[in-house]
Amino acid sequence: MRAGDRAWNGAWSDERAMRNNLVVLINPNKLHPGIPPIALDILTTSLEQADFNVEVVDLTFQRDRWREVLGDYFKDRSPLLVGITVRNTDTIYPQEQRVFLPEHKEIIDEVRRLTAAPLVAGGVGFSSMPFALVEYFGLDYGVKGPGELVISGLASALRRGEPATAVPGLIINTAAGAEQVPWAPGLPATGLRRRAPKEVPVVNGETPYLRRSGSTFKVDNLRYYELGGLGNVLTKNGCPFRCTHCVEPDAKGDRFSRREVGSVVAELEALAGQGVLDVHSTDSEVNLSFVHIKDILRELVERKRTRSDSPLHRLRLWLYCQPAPFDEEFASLLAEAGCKGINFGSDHTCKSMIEGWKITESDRTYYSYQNIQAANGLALEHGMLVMHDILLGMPGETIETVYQCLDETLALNATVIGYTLGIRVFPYSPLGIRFAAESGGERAIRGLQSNTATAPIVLTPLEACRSAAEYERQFMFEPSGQFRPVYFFSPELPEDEATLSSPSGRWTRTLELMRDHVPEREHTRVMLPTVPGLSKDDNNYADNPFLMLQARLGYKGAFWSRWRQRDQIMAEASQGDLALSPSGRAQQPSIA
Ligand code: B12
Ligand code: SF4
Repeated sequence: MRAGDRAWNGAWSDERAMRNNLVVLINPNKLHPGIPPIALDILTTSLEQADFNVEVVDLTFQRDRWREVLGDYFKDRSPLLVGITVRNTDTIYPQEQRVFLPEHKEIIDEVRRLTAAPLVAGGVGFSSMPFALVEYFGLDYGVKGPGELVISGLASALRRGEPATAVPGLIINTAAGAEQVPWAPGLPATGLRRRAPKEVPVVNGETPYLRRSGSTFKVDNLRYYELGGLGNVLTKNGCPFRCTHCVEPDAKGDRFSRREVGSVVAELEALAGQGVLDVHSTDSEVNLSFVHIKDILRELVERKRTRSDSPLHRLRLWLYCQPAPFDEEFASLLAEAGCKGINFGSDHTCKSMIEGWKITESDRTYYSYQNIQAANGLALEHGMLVMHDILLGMPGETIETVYQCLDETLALNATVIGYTLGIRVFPYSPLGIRFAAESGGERAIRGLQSNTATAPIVLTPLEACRSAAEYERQFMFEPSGQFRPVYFFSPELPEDEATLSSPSGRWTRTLELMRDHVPEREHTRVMLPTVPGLSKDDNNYADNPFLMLQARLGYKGAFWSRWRQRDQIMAEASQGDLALSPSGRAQQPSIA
């Protein structure tokens, strides 16, 4: 019998654990440079409000001795519940396609061995395929989307000895597979994607999240800042837009849950007061709830104006934005609030590409190349650094649209431009749903690819699958169980037929054409997609040697902000004792 069955039947009870009232949250993310697991601060805030003892076991800076750390931790503890955050399922980097699930499973298996407590997972990566992952990891429970209220509900049910079936929205690993407790009786069905319906609150938007530094068994925000160079903040959750490549409206929620303005500013002030001076946004897009973000910036500016001793004077903000809406008032508020850099998710410049792809909830294209130019100009005029993330290879892409986009983005005079070729296809992104419908469980779709595929990629639509888990699995696994994360590259790009018809073909000719098209003098300020050996300029942040050295040298701020100086910074590192280890990892300072 699995632990999930015990919970499903409501029979799980452990007197000692119930008395201990302890909820343990684990961060299994081993990527460097490390970024603070803000999700665990959010969960901790709500659980502590519900009167639980919460301890965080963070493995990011313990990645080489995680087993020992877990062993020591669980030796004398009997928690009521253990939560694991799964932020990234894989790199979603088309030329590398590294999957993190086996290393997370190894950790989860070890936790299972060390404690009898039920295990629950959540996180944005997890939420992109939650039913498949509850089963793959052998968890008791899973949560799709924001988890602070659901985990508090689950922990409370366990404390009272009630069955987990009383917790709306919870995914439970039953003998028949992963099943979800209905979100609420009498509400319309949540649809095939099992997100919370609008009527059900799932986000804590009111209270400031407790962001700590230096406390034992809590997220240590200052340590992340010292070792990784960035803190983070959330102003709202979710995105209602429907950009066809994007996983976020499904995994995060397809509506905005805005946080209370004063809470966000108080949190920023607390972080800066702790010494976390460079803070990155974790909203899907900061400027899509335009009135709300302006209110936050006004409040921040007001505090700076009226309180000369506020740590906010030392704060530097780094934000993810869309090219529209963006106006003069916003740019000047940003500058006065201390924003140093904006990373625009511009994606493309060609009208023929953006139309029908970058769309609002009412399917309206919401920007043009002119908007990109205007936002870029305003940000630069106000003294901010600017990056544009460009996504090439979507359906309809040809080498002509690639060249046009390269020329138009290079003409922007932005600080850095990051180009990606190819797109990860997720189960519930509009593109994933479309490809599954077109494939119909029978046809291989041209352009669908995975570096590890051994057979043509055929996808079955959800309604024809036996379960949500079965549907989700095919975007990550081959039928044999081998990993095969699914990607798409436009088959209209000039690759030879052998590449186009192979399920594991690599679009390397296009990579070379792109590289040749970008003038040599521009190479310092572009991130070009690359395969090993083609160049050193890739924009994969996962264990990126340059970024790890940059962090070790003490540089702070958005990872891209010093991209132009990377040769100089690498040279600086090679003169000191900051060489890379044989594994390619920069040596990290030892962590006590
Ligand atoms: C900001 C950001 C970055 C910044 C981070 C800067 C910083 N200082 O924080 C940068 C640019 C560095 C970055 C890098 C990467 N990122 Co990123 N990033 C994001 C972004 C926009 C926000 C992440 C975040 O913190 N969200 C806010 C938190 C509060 O939300 P949350 O994690 O979802 O948590 C809530 C729920 O999920 C749930 N929950 C979370 N954990 C748990 C645990 C339990 C037990 C429960 C019950 C619930 C629960 O409750 C939480 C609170 O409501 C997301 C997309 C998004 N909108 O979330 C992509 C995203 C997470 N990134 C992604 C990826 C792939 C990466 C990289 C691997 C890319 C690469 N190859 O370099 C790296 C990894 C870096 C690392 N060390 O982990 C993907 C992950 C996709 C996937 N399926 O795996 C996302 C979803 C982007 C996308 N659209 O695909 N990223
Ligand atoms: S890409 Fe589009 S759908 Fe995705 S988070 Fe940004 S605006 Fe929302």
